[in-house]
Amino acid sequence: MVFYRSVSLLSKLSNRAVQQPSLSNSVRWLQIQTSSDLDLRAQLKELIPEQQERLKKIKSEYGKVQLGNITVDMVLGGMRGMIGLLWEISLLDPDEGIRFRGLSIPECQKVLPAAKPGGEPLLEGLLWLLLTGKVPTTEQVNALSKELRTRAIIPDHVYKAINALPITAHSMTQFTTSVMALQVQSEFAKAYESGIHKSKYWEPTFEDSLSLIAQLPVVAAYIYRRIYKNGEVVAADESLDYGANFAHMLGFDSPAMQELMRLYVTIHTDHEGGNVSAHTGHLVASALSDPYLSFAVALNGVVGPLHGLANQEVLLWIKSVVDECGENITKDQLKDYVWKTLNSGKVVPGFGHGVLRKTDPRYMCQREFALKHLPADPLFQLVSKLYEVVPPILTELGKVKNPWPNVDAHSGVLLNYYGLTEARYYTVLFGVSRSIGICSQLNNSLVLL
Ligand code: AMX
Repeated sequence: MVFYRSVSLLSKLSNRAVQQPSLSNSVRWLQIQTSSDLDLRAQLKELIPEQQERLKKIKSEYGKVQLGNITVDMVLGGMRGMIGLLWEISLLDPDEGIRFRGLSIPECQKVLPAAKPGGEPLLEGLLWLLLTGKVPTTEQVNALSKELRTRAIIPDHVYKAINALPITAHSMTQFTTSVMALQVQSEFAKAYESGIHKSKYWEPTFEDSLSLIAQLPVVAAYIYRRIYKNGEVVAADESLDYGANFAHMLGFDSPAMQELMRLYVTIHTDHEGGNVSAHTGHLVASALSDPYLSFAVALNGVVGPLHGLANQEVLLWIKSVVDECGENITKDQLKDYVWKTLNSGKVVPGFGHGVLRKTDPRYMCQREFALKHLPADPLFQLVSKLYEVVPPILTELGKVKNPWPNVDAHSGVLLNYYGLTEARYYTVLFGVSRSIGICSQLNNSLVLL
């Protein structure tokens, strides 16, 4: 696996954050808004020339500065620990976890607009933040929500492409196929063919990115309903935000499931650039493959069991624990089960990480959600027991660098609690969310050209 580090270059060079607002700066941004600010494209049109100048300056002033030494271990480890690419929209600290444009998950929960006071952030707000580096207002988020809804149109041939696959095909195979079918309408591919100047690449990239992000929940929900609900499709609800509407199209309308989906899609968006899916999408886009092509390849990385498929693997593993030992399993029985898994040559899914060295904050915020909404759920209690039992065992192995749980250790039991019980579908949710980070960075990277 590739696990190199990406970096906000200026922060590395000048040892201070760039485009990474402090909480007080974020709050200041909330106060500056004019009517034209509601248009995300217009905002980017202003920001991108500044970015282009900034990166030119970095290149000319710091181009020859060394960023580290490369060791044999780094090479054998799949570029592990190397600073290997520019990824400015998020930064993954081994101890503190992910920051989106400088904001931790709890900070995002505080400053990004929510559907109701104190609620989970709206995905649209994080998308705005990733693309512009600014915390949006509620009005900006509402405008983006509306724009995404108008773009969520799926051509018929996409459904035909999905339907051509056997219903037994893995949900991720169906999902990737749908992205390839959507590619037919790529604005970037058309613009490139008609000879667009490279300084304008960002414009069709932005168009494709927003359309792709808007279309994904519709095809993802279609695939879920096709496989598990006799193909009975649920139409979009134009009054809902991105996360809630996704839950609705899947067939879940409880306010709690809508909140969970908002949280889920927000925390899975991005995890810096060295992980398999982000790196793959970025790499393919560097050949000027359009956002659809780049994202389809990234999805094939998401579906690896050591990456996004781990959320499926965790719930299946937890259910196998329950099948064998019952829900009220003791800690000693659980220890035996974990050893049995390890001794059969398998990993304990949901634990460990290529970069993180502490419990994943994405795990912690899901734990807090569970403590608030489903504290007595037997599977949540089992997840809590695992949090106590697994890390000492992995530590005892002597080779695991991070024995703590990652995001995937928790997501399945939450979804399962609200009725989304089909674990083999979970990675599609991960994939939908990952489009936000990968597409945002594509827009950020194209200013380099
Ligand atoms: N169970 C058993 N063994 C584990 C382990 C786990 N959860 N995590 C790491 N190890 C083992 C590795 O397999 C490796 O063994 P080896 O030397 O015999 O090959 C050794 O410990 C050292 O690995 P590492 O440097 O600590 O981890 P890594 O960077 O090589 O791999 C990861 C990271 C995530 C692939 C690994 O921890 C793992 O397989 N975890 C379980 C799967 C999982 O939860 N994946 C999801 C990650 C988050 C995400 O991308 N969604």
